[in-house]
Amino acid sequence: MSDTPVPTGPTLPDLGWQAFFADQVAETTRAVRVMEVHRSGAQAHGPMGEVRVPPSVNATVGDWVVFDPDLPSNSTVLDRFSLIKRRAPGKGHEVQAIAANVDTVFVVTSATREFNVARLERYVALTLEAGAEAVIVITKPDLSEDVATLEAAARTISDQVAVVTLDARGPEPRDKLARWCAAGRTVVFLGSSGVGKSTLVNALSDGPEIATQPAREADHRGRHTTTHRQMHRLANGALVVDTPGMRELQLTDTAGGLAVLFADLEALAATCKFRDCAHAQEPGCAIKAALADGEIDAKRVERWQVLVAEDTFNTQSLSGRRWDEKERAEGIRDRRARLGKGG
Ligand SMILES: Nc1nc2c(ncn2[C@@H]2O[C@H](COP(=O)(O)OP(=O)(O)OP(=O)(O)O)[C@@H](O)[C@H]2O)c(=O)[nH]1
Ligand SMILES: [Mg+2]
Ligand SMILES: [Zn+2]
Repeated sequence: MSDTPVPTGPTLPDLGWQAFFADQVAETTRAVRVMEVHRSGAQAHGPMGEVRVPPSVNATVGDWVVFDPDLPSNSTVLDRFSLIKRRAPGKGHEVQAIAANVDTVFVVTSATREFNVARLERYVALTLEAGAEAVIVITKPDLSEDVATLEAAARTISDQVAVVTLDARGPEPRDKLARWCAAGRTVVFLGSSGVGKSTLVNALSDGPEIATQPAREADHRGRHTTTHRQMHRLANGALVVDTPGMRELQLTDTAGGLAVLFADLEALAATCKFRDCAHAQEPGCAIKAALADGEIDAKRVERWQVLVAEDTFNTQSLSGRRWDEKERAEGIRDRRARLGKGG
């Protein structure tokens, strides 16, 4: 009998290891990937088996951690090639990391009353900021009389973002999402509760079923069935993160993502006469001129301004600038009211 320890866990490639991470560590035997996050800490897997990473390490789902078995709080998180984050919900101004080292974000929406372009733009901006690829997935086409109109609206969001419509329950997800779910790739499903994120993960995997629940009949709202973020390994070697439905998605530190998503408007705004033009009453405003000529869409301009204002506020407040909550609430609510619900 040899006394070489038998590796108990998955190999690093099984978990999506890449050269980017190999370059950061001399020795890989203690590398683990965070598969699940709870309040009490994170559950991580690696060649050494399954370990618990304490909250103080600040690891999120998808992170690679060099685990210290003697002093777990001494474990270190490797640099991330992408990070999906938002402003934490509630009164505080903290940033919440949602998932790290993600290649593709599937922004999931349903062909029901839940569908909302302003909300999709938020998810897309956050994804572009993170340095990941965004794909919009429209589920429940069977519940809509006019999916084509919703698809067309989704396509106007960005020419960098693919739009896929599918029934999440059947075999369609495997074929239609295959090009983003190759071996070693990490993908995450984001979106409101009840849109079918867990149903999609089940459709892609052979493993045990994740709980799903019908949305409420009356308003198609979900019941917040998934309660924590968890990464699943697919038989083909892809890694898929299921997340709980988000009630509120507030942007923070997303100027870069917004600049990409609204590149046309930002370029136009750069030609306004005044550098700090608010595109309201100022003379020589290129945005107002383009609106008057019908070259750009007024609703989209409004949505862009809402997101830029919100991002600026959240980013400044996180970096120490004290704003009057009332001032902020009024400004943002005002704009939202003009846009209609859901933004
Ligand atoms: N008709 C129809 N129902 C669907 C489709 N996709 C998902 N569903 C149903 O929608 C309900 C909600 O699906 P879930 O997968 O639990 O939704 P979720 O996004 O994971 O929701 P949370 O975990 O609460 O965030 C389930 O009853 C699914 O069967 C679809 O394409 N068509
Ligand atoms: Mg779910
Ligand atoms: Zn202007």
